[in-house]
Amino acid sequence: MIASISNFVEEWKREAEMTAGLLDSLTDESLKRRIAEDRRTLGDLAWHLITSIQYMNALGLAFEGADERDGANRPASALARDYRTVSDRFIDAIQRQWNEANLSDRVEIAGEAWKNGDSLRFALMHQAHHRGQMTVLMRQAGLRPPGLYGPTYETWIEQGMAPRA
Ligand code: NI
Repeated sequence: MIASISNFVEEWKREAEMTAGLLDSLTDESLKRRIAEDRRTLGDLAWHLITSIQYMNALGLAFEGADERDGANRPASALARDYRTVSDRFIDAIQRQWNEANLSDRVEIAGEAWKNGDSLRFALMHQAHHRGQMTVLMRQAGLRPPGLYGPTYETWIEQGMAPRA
């Protein structure tokens, strides 16, 4: 579990920059991409990453969500901007409103009493989970996703190495 506010803020900022970079790489046309008719689009997943930060309101952190309410149907640039705005509000709220003691408090999440420090860890992993889904859809849309935890296919080539297909 997360035991330090400052460690969490540092980690969240690093991860949020990855998410924001991914959103920066989206095009308006790509937002409709999905793997099947009844599955979420790239735009839906981007919007979910923005709105899911607000789940932290349920832990007692007070901050505003996205300014717009119409979700995934806006330009890619607006999604990237909203993500940065909500992420910054979240980080501001946790720094102002919480101290280490809050991380051991328990809040009921889906019928279980979760420590807030565990919920914060979950929030980090949840973003990575959906980023992974998004990179696949971005490939299918012909986009080049940024490297996140390592080089991309193109980066290997640019560095003069044989890419791992
Ligand atoms: Ni989710």
